[in-house]
Amino acid sequence: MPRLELPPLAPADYRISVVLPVYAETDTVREVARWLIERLGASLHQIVIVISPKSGEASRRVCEELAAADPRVSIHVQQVNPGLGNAVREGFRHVTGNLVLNIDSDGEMENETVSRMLEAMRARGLDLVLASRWMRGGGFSGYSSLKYVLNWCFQQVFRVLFITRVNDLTYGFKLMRAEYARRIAWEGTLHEIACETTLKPIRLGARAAAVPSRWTARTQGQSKNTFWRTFRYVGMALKIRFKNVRLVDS
Ligand SMILES: Nc1nc2c(ncn2[C@@H]2O[C@H](COP(=O)(O)OP(=O)(O)OP(=O)(O)O)[C@@H](O)[C@H]2O)c(=O)[nH]1
Ligand SMILES: [Mg+2]
Repeated sequence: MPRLELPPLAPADYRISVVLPVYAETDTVREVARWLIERLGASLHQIVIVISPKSGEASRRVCEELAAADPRVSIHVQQVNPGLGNAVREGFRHVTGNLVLNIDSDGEMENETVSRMLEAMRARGLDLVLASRWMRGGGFSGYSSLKYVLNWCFQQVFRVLFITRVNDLTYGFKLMRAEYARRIAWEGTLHEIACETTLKPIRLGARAAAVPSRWTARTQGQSKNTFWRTFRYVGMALKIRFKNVRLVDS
């Protein structure tokens, strides 16, 4: 298995590229983007909004307002549809910073976690910081009980298979060195990209840690992550564990 060795990155040099997929959200896109702009300050390098061509007028308008108000915000209209995986991969191709933040635009991810991720990265020189709903201080509000149990089982099995202590391997909320986004040959087209972006860097030797985070069910729009998609996570994780992770030239 190849390892991806990364040169050290000094906190003063952090340039954060945010990949923000949007499907049918409006107010929550604005809230997430505003929080990032205000709180990341000069370390915010860019926000790449990847909007689905199926998004409605209201979502598009919010994104356009955000892009007009800050030159660091750009809009990319998703080319390969549908799918969160395709959206994230297209977003990665626009990344020009040295850190990538994956965050959803539906308001389910706790913004404050980003500050904890940065603190952990600064203090420990990590390659990947994951948000964890399974740590003390994190949790789920309004999650389906069936998904909760399946998610717990997934964590138990795959933590052993990947020999890792981090305990939320399926969550799409994370901060990683940009080299991973650019150099890994990504394969997920739908929601399984969420575990792929964690498990592939881990297989490549990423120094990973997690910080607690609370997930709160959205109040607007609809999840596209159906119950059946859960099984795509298992397929993806097994493939990553038992096959070599392919790298591409950046
Ligand atoms: N551009 C784009 N964005 C998408 C697509 N599917 C989902 N998204 C966005 O990706 C984020 C996560 O999607 P959800 O369907 O809520 O998935 P999830 O949060 O993993 O699933 P739940 O845990 O059930 O909420 C949201 O901000 C959506 O707007 C897509 O096909 N294209
Ligand atoms: Mg969601």
